[in-house]
Amino acid sequence: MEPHAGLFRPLRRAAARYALGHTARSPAPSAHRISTMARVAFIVTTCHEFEGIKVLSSILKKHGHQADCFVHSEEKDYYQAVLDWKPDVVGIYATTGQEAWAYGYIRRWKQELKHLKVVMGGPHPSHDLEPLLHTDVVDATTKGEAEYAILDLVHAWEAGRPIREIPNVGWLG
Ligand code: B12
Repeated sequence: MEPHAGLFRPLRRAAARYALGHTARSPAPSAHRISTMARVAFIVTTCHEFEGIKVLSSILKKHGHQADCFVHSEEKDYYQAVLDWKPDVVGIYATTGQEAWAYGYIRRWKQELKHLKVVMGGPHPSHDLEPLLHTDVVDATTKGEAEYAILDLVHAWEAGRPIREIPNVGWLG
């Protein structure tokens, strides 16, 4: 199988137009998830300022979704912290060399959360589609700016639509 780059094309930076509304971690849904609203968990290794994740998070929230960021170095039980939040989508930020650290966690989360989708973005998948070869882990990657790509991805996954026409998205088909 060959990884496909989708329709990569440059997107205008929308970052400056969105403010990050920081809120306390939203509680996990108690019963059934709301199908029109996704819960997106961004996962990162260390506690840096990730401007990209802040931008994506604010855009998702502006469109009615929930987003939070889980920092590996800040959680006593990382596996459980993310699992308890019951994400629909996990977003991995990866620089080169950092892409695989969460694969073990994701395999376990996917066993528990059968609907879970995973997208990797940031510098590494922007130039290397190798993460898509881990088909049990990564469902899609983004190339470059991802403001519109992540929204389109979340909406497509929520609606059960194919993702292959989404600009700046890599997928394996
Ligand atoms: C600020 C910065 C830092 C800061 C903040 C960390 C960070 N990762 O943001 C600090 C100083 C901590 C840092 C550290 C490092 N950095 Co640095 N950093 C930058 C810098 C200058 C700007 C990043 C930024 O804020 N951009 C603005 C935001 C809005 O854009 P963005 O981050 O690209 O996010 C967009 C997309 O990438 C995407 N996206 C981002 N996250 C996600 C997540 C998901 C799930 C999805 C779908 C999409 C997505 O959507 C966002 C909006 O469009 C870039 C160079 C650059 N010009 O991009 C280097 C850069 C990212 N760093 C780089 C490197 C190598 C590192 C270090 C590994 C250095 C080291 N040896 O320690 C560490 C890694 C730390 C880490 N865990 O990421 C490289 C990465 C190269 C590569 N191939 O991976 C870059 C590209 C510089 C370079 N040209 O070499 N860095």
